[in-house]
Amino acid sequence: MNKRIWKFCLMAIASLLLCWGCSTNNPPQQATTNSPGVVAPASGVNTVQVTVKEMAFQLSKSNVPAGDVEFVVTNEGRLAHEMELIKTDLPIDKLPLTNGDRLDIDKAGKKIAEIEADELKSDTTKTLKVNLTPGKYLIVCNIPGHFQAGMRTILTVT
Ligand SMILES: [Cu+2]
Repeated sequence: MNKRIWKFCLMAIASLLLCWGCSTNNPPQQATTNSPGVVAPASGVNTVQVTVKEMAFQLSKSNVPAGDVEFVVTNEGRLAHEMELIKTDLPIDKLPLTNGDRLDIDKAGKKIAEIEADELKSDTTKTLKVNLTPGKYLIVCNIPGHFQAGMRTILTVT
């Protein structure tokens, strides 16, 4: 009987310790993801963290106010990728393609800036600063096939 109670107590203590482990581990991670957003307004520049993977772009935010925007672009993929920034009025599923398996940038809208693939190899971070007016901006990788594979997203500037 005593042994059973001991076992129960030990298990209860163990699960309590596990819970404490969870709750003490989580807050620092949230703090690091929040900190760029906290720092940005003071300097007047809005920072958008862009994570590049096979085959996607992940933005830390999908809306920014007009003005100076700083893209901090990290390629977490294994391949080199590029990032084209294009102002467009077209919906993402109506974008024109070329015969060469790429987005037809000239027909899609107006190219604003780019980071080329040789500057954005695997495990590289590159910063791009631009001044953006209100509108819809397409972020794509235009290496043949990558746009169709999912490397496209929209940033809205208001
Ligand atoms: Cu790519």
